[in-house]
Amino acid sequence: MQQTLILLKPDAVQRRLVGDLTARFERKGLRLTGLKLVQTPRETAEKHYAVHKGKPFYESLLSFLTSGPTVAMVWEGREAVAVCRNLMGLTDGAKAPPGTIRGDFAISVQNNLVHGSDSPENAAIEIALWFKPDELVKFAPTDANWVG
Ligand code: IDP
Ligand code: MG
Repeated sequence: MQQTLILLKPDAVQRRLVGDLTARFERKGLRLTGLKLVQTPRETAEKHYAVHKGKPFYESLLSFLTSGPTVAMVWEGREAVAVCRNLMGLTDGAKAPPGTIRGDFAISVQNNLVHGSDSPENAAIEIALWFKPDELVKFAPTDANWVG
């Protein structure tokens, strides 16, 4: 079982897409382990996107992520990191295929609605950045025999 961090970025909240986007992860068979609405502090945004520091879009990206509320979620399941990246689609909404979140709802590169961890190692780091341990809830799914 893997865990991954998903963020519904401020454009998703402002565009009232929280329900539609969350449903896509839920109906895939992933299990919700953590969920909260956050007004992201600049320091958290800097840590989250540290890998992009120095790139031309870095400052704009931080402004975007701190511009309004973000929904932070932890989803768990088989191959959760790759499964979520596939559900999200390519970074650039204009290039993301239809059927993916970005392909169906985004046309911008920056305002692409969703973040998903890109490896299990980064997922662990990102989950620790966004959630305290007691904010994650373990439970036995009643449909496990059917979802697999
Ligand atoms: P990812 O979110 O698909 O993993 P990354 O390359 O890690 O994409 O970039 C992080 C975020 O930075 C993207 O989701 C997007 O919001 C923004 N971003 C990436 N590349 C560009 C760009 O060329 N211009 C503006 N924003 C960008
Ligand atoms: Mg990335």
